[in-house]
Amino acid sequence: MKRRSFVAKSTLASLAAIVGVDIVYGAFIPSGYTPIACQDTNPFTLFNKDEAMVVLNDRPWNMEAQAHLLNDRVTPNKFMFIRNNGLIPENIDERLWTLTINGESVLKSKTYRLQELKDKFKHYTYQLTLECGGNGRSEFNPPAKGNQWTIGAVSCAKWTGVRLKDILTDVGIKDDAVYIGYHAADQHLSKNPNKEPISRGVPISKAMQDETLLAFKMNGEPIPVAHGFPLRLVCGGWPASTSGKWLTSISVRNIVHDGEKMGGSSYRVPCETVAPGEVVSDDQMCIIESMPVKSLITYPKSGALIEEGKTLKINGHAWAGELEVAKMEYSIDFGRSWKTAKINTPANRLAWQDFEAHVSFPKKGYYEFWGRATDENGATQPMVLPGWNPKGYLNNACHRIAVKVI
Ligand SMILES: Nc1nc2c(c(=O)[nH]1)N[C@H]1C(S)=C(S)[C@@H](COP(=O)(O)O)O[C@H]1N2
Ligand SMILES: [Mo]
Repeated sequence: MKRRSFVAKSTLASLAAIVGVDIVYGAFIPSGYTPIACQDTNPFTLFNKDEAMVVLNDRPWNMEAQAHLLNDRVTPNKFMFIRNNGLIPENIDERLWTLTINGESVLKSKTYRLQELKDKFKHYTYQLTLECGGNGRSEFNPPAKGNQWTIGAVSCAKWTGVRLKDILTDVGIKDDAVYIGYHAADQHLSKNPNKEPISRGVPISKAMQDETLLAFKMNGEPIPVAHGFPLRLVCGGWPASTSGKWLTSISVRNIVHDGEKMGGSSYRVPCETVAPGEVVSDDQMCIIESMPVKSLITYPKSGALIEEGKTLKINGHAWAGELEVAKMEYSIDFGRSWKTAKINTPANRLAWQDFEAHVSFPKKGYYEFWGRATDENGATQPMVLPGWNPKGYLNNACHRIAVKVI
């Protein structure tokens, strides 16, 4: 007689994690059977997201915040956007997780167990701004294909992990190293095991920065599955596509990494400005590196009502890729005149900066509050859509909210 097969212990642990309590008779769950509580397809409960988050796609899962949801200094998971290119890995067993460092430019490839990474190297925590290169895409005309992000594909959580540079130093890299590329455990939408959904990276100089982490915690907890549990590369200030989730290996390359979504028009923009709709050949496209200066008004929500004579306190964040934001200004007269808002220093390099303004309005009526940040090099957010590009990246136009004084 054939023995009936039951779910493996590791699977049981991950099922219990989803349900949130112990599955008392879990040992008797037939293999292949998914308990009802785990058949959840509601993305809000599935990913612990706030109901006000906006789902842009369910295969793969893509979800964005709204401006007023991003008011916290440190973004909690419930308001953090999700950008997936493929299928989230299932049945992750943290105890079996390994990271391999290989590629042309390592002296000898090396594999670490996750626990070994945690034990052997010093831990660091940084608050890091992650913005999808396509944030703001929905405004481009002619329209660009892809997720129609409005303004909510940005977050600034606290990440804890080990420094990539410490691991690369431990492995030993050759002088000809120019780039690193990540490989991960998510599946291509076609489920073809030979295809990767995405495999991007950064120049070696960015890889060696203090803040470039191999993270295993987000906001002090294990990273939520949708955001890369149990190990994630985090490269703050650069397009978030460089921050590989579910990290399994890093290749140290002697060429610019040529992984999936490094070429063509993926995460690349015309090296020189082009007219909207113009066809641009691949060799005229350049890889996006540091993200441009940008800001977001997170309080109040657009459409706010305020009583005549009262002062309105406005809050938001500003960030500028690798740079610091030097100045935050606002206008309530459609850009005719600008006043300076108070802007705080970042919690650390590559974290967004909080700003506030106390605004009084001359009389009853409709107003708009426009925010405009300037980086330390003097680059300022454009009032309207910046340079058109085929995939609709890098829209850093001023954010605006409507305010009615009653
Ligand atoms: N393995 C893997 N890493 C990934 C992706 C992915 O699809 N697979 N998406 C990238 C993109 S395009 C973005 S914008 C960020 C999104 O990170 P988040 O979902 O944690 O907000 O993850 C990046 N890292
Ligand atoms: Mo992205």
